[in-house]
Amino acid sequence: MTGVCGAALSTVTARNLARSVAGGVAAHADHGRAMALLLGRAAAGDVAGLQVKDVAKLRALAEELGVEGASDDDVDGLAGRVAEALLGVFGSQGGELPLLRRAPAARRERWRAAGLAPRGIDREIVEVLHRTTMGTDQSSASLVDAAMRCAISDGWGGAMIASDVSDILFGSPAPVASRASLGVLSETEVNVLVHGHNPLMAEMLVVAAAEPELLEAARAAGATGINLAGVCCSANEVLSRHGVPAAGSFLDQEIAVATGAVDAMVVDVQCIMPSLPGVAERFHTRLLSTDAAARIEGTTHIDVAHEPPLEAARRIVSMAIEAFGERGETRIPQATTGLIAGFTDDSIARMLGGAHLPSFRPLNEAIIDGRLQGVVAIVGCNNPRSEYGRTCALIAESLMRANVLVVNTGCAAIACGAAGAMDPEAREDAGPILEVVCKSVGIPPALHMGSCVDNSRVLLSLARMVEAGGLGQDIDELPVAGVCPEWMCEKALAIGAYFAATGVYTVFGVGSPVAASPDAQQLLGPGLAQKVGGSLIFEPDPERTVELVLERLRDRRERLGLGAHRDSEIHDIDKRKALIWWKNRLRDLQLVR
Ligand code: MSK
Repeated sequence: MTGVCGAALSTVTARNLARSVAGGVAAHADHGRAMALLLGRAAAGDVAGLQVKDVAKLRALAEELGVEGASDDDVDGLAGRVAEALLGVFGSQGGELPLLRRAPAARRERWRAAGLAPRGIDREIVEVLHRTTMGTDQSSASLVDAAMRCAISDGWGGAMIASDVSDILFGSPAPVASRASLGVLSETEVNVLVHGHNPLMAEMLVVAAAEPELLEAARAAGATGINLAGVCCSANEVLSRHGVPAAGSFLDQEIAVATGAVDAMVVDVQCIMPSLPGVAERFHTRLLSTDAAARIEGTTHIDVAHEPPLEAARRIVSMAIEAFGERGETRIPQATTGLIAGFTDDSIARMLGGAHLPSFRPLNEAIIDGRLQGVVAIVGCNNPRSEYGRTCALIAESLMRANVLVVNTGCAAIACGAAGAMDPEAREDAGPILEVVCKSVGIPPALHMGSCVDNSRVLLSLARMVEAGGLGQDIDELPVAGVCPEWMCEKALAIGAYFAATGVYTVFGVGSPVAASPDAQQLLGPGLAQKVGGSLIFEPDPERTVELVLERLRDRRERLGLGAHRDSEIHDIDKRKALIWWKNRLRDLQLVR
C-alpha cells in the first residue's frame, strides 16, 4: 500500500513517529532552555529572590563543560558562564553533546558506530522536521535513526539540562516524606494548586505561601492557613524538593477543581487540559497562566518573564485568599497515602554507599546474588483510555512481588504513590526478598525519581550501575527495563525512544503509533535491539507487559551468568568483571550466545 505520493506505509508510519518524537524532544528542550536562560538571569541579578542553591553541583557542571573558573568565589559569575555554555549545547552544529560523556564508554562507541550521537539539540529537532516533510527522507530505517538521534539529544541533553539547572537553582532533591491523592486538599486552608512542568512558579509559591504577611491575610479571611499542593510534573518538582503533597496526576486536574476546594490553580507549560477554564468557571477557582509559551483563553495571565516571579507568586496567593471567601460546597475525598519522594542518582548512591563513599555497588550486589531480579522504570502519563491510573500501579505491584525494584517518574510516579507503592509502611506489597532489601536500606519498594525531565536521573542511575561493576560494560547488559503503560503524549514517546536508544528494553501500553506497519515495528523492536541493544515495543495488555519485562530480566541475568537467589556463579564484583570480560570476548568471537 502506498500514499498518493508513492510513500510506503512504513515510510509514513516512521515519519509520523519521528515527528511525534521530535515534538516531545522540543517540549523538554524548551523547558531545559528556559532553565538555562533563568540561570543566566538569576546570575545577572535580574530575578529577585532567586540565586544558586547547589553551588557544588554548579561547580561540577562547570568542570564537566570545560567552563573556566569552576572553583572561583564569584558564584554568580560562574553561573552566568555555565548558562552560556548550556545555551551553546542547544545551538551546537557539530561534534557531540557534552553530556553524552556521562554515558558508559561502550554506549558512546555504539552510538558513534550507529551514527546516533547527537550534534546539537536544536539541530536534531529541526533535522527531523525537515526529513519528515513531504518528499524528503523516504527510508523508514533512516527516519527511525533520525528519531533516535533526536531522542538521545533529549535524555542526554535537553531533559538532563532541565534537571541539572533546576537542582542548581532550587536545590538537589533528597528523600522526603509527603502525601498523595486528592485528600491532600484542605477544607479549612486556602488551597493553591500548581500544574505544569517548569518549576519556577511552583518554587516561588513555596516561598510566598510561607510568608507571615500572607498567612496573616489568610487567617483574616477565615482560613486556618495556606495549603500548597500540585498535579502533574510541577507537583513532582516541589514534592521532590520540599515534600509539597501531590493532589494527583494528569487525569486529576479537572477533578481537583471539581472538588470546589481549589482557590487558585497556577499553570505553566505542558499537559494543561484545554477543558480547565470551562471547569474552573463553574467554581470560584482562579485559573492563572504564567508562561508566554502557553496562553490559554479563559485564564488570567501573569507573565513571569516580565514580572519578578516572587512578586507574581505573592499576587497569586493574595488572589487565592480572596477566592477562599467565595468558596461554595466542597467535596474532598478523604483518603491520602504516605510516600517518600526525592530519589536521584546521587541520593540513591548516598543511601546505598554512605555520604563518604556513595556507590551503586550494594544495588549491583543485590542483583548479582539474586535478592533483586533487576530494576524497572515505570514512567509517563495517565490515560483516560486506561483504568484511571491503575495500570501503572498494577504493573508496579506485579513487579515488586517478583522482587524487582521499581523506580517511577512523571504521572506514573503520582499514580504509584497514591496506590501506596512508595509508602515505607506498605512493604508487604513487595516480594519477600525485596521487602528485606528495602528494610535493610530504608527505602520503599518503588522509588519516586521526579518529573518527566528527571528521566535523565534514571539514565544516570543506569550509567552508575554499569560503573559500579559486575553487571556488564554497557547499559543494554543490565537486567533492567522501562515501561510506559498509559502514555498519551509525544513527550512520553520521546522518553521511550531515548530509553530504547540507550539500550533499555522499553514497553509501551495503550496503543501503538506504528500498528499499521510491520516494517516499522520490526525497526523499533529487533532492528533497534541489534543496533543499540534496547527496543521499543507496544503491548496493550498489562499482564503480558509484566511477562515481557520479566522475560527480559531473566534473559539478561542468564547472559551475565546470574542464577536464582544466592545461586550465581561468582558474587565478588571484581572477579565478576574479569568473568564478564571473558564472556563478552567469547561472544565477540561467536563462541557463545
Ligand atoms: S506530566 S507528559 S501527563 S507524565 Fe510530565 Fe504526566 Fe505525561 Fe504530562
